[in-house]
Amino acid sequence: MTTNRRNFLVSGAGAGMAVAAAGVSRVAMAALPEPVLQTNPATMPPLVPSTGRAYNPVVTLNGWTLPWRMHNGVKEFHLVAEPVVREMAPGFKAHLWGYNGQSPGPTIEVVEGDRVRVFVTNKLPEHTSVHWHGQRLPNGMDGVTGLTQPGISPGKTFVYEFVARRPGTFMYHPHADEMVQMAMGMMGFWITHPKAKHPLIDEVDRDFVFLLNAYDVEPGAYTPKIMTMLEFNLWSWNSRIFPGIDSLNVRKGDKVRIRAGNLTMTNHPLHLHGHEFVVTGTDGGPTPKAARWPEVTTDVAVGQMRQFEFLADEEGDWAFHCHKSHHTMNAMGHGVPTMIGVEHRGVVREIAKLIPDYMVMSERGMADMTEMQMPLPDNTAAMMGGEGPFGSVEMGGMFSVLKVRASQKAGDYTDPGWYAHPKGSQAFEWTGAIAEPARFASEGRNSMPSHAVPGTEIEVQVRKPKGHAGH
Ligand SMILES: [Cu+2]
Repeated sequence: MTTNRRNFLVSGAGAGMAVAAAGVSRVAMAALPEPVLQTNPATMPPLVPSTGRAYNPVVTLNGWTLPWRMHNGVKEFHLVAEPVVREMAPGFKAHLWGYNGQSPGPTIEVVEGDRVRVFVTNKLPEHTSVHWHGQRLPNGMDGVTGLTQPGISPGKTFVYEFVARRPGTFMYHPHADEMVQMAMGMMGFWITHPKAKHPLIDEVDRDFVFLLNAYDVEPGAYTPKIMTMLEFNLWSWNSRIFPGIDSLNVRKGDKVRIRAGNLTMTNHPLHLHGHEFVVTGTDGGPTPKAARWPEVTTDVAVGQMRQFEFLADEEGDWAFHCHKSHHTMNAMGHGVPTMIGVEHRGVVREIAKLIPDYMVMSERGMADMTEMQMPLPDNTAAMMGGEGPFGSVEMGGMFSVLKVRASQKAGDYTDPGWYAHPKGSQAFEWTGAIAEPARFASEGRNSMPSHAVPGTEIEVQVRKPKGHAGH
């Protein structure tokens, strides 16, 4: 863990904190907690609470949980809104805005009934605020600039304080110049664990969280275009794109919870292979048991959180992705014409004499995109790729892999590598004789006229609707 603990007082490490506290003056302890920064974009291990009530902590995909300090019975956190450099995938960095060194900001974890104080320091060039999406709180703590508070000017620090009244999954984001600040990556997750056994909140072995976000960064550029409303070219989970998104590594037989919040401008149907899950909660709270049904895809609409659970009882490397196929792609213009079926290899050879880098894409579909030696600008990610054990996975964007292994240890989140399929359990190439397909005698009559067979032409009578001038 490479959390940069500039002051270990804030780490909440029980014994260390007590020793340090003895030698620190009352004035120093009354000061606001030193901010903790994160420099590593990898998935950090869960932060097991060392003070306050115990709970089973979450794991933030390609993210981390913010340490706190206990101060007179109050859980104190320090968020710093600031420009950050986020590695969105290996070889591709974006200049975003975020919190404490990363975009999204760190996950905040508390327990139902906790009194929470969050210091927010603004190091952005313009004012900001923090809205605590979904929380029950005093109106003046809701963080809406102009409505419930003045904006936090650059260089200033504001204090938010409220009791985490209901357990659940929440988000935080600015409510100030919102379009710009969210397009730049300012957002984070907030988990309030139940204080006791809750009839609608089950204990789980693994609890993953991530935010759905989207950016528009031109290939070779570093800063998102903030005016984009629909045509984003980077569809990310926690500001990471496949193959930069870590896999979700679990043990066979684990009960797994995934919580995903959507702060993009469109919906994302999240689809899991090989298992069925139930949606157990939304930002509004736990779902009544009678309102749960099995799914393999759940749509997460704009501004929503969906929390779903399943038993990971099938070993393997299971794809887990947004089912909008354009959202499992990385940066590339959408102005690429469909070339399937167009034979132009000869033409390319001629043009290549004049323009050496010239290439025509996708005359046999687009799978060959992953093999092409297309020169990419310095700072971007391939449109689709990600090496699997059998070649390119041909994916990008909102895609990851659920890795279920009997050999994974409890609480171990390390990547077990690729799945070794048991003999006889994998699709394989047929090398025997292939018989002509049997056809129905009536085939082709209604849909595809078969000109290959003489005497089978069909007469079609078209009856035009009365008064309709067209066809
Ligand atoms: Cu999507």
